[in-house]
Amino acid sequence: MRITALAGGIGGARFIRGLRHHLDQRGNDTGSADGPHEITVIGNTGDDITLFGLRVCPDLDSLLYTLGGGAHEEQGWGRAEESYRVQDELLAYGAQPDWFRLGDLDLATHIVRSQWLGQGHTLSAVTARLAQRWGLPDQGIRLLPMTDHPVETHVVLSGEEPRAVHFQEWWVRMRAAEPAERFVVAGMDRAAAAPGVLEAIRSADVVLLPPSNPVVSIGIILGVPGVRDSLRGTAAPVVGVSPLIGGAPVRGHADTCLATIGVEATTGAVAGLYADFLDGWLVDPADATTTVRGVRTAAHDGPLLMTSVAAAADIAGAALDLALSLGRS
Ligand code: FO1
Repeated sequence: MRITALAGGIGGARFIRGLRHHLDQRGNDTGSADGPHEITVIGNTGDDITLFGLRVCPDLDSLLYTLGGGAHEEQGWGRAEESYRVQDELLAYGAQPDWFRLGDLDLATHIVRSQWLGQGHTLSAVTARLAQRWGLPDQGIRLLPMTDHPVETHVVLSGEEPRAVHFQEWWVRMRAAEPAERFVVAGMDRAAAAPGVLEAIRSADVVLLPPSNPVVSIGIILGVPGVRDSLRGTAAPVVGVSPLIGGAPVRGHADTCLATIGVEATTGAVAGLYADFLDGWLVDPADATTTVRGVRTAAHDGPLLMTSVAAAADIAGAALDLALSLGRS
């Protein structure tokens, strides 16, 4: 089975880890000879930022570290057992920014990525090399950046004199508390889907949308030329998992992002953003009454919270089962 997923950072990463777990479990439980499952993950690169001359790709790195067993689980970003000696020294020099923490182990990723990009390799090629180090191919997981072009989400702040800041400054420094007028993806006008991205959607047996932020993660990937059309045109069923429970985001600031684009923070309204290509929508039991025109909504049999690998595997399994039961409508 070829499964393609669109993913943001930690929510996407935990979902894919759960999916991998579920597939392994399913193979063992049924003893079935399904053959190896291939998972292609299309990662958001709108969060990317250049700091201290280094290219940082937070969502791709969350996927690499989580799937490779090196993530800081409690924090939800960065490496486990991290230290901050390099950044402390940078701060002693008065180097900025001081609001974005870059750990020593994490810095190694950004250094090597920047070196390889500087040598002329594409972000896809660099990501494939990083994925090798984290053992993704051995798990049957292929990680593709949505595009090889440098794109960055910027946030236009509301105010008498509107000004734009990088998404990370708004998200991390301002904690998304500064009222925003809109999101702009710098570089998207010149971007093209990375090699394999559109093909992975078109040729998939199942397409899944993890419970990633619908605006600044999934929404950004959908803006890459050809992605939305490929989702509309694929023969695969497309099933999403709600990132909201009872109107509140599971983590992050999805509600604030939705308000910025004028969409109600309800699971039905989020599904509405995908309604032109979505076949199935998995919601929390608290949202069981949700209906979305043209989309089969199913309530999970437990909370839609990925509190453990087993819980994430259950959720991913339910999304997959919903997709397999639906086929393409
Ligand atoms: N998030 C924070 O809240 N504070 C940080 O200092 C921070 C540093 C950081 C460094 C590398 C990285 O890959 C991610 C980092 N994040 C940090 C997470 C990141 O800003 C966001 O959570 C994602 O971009 C949103 O998906």
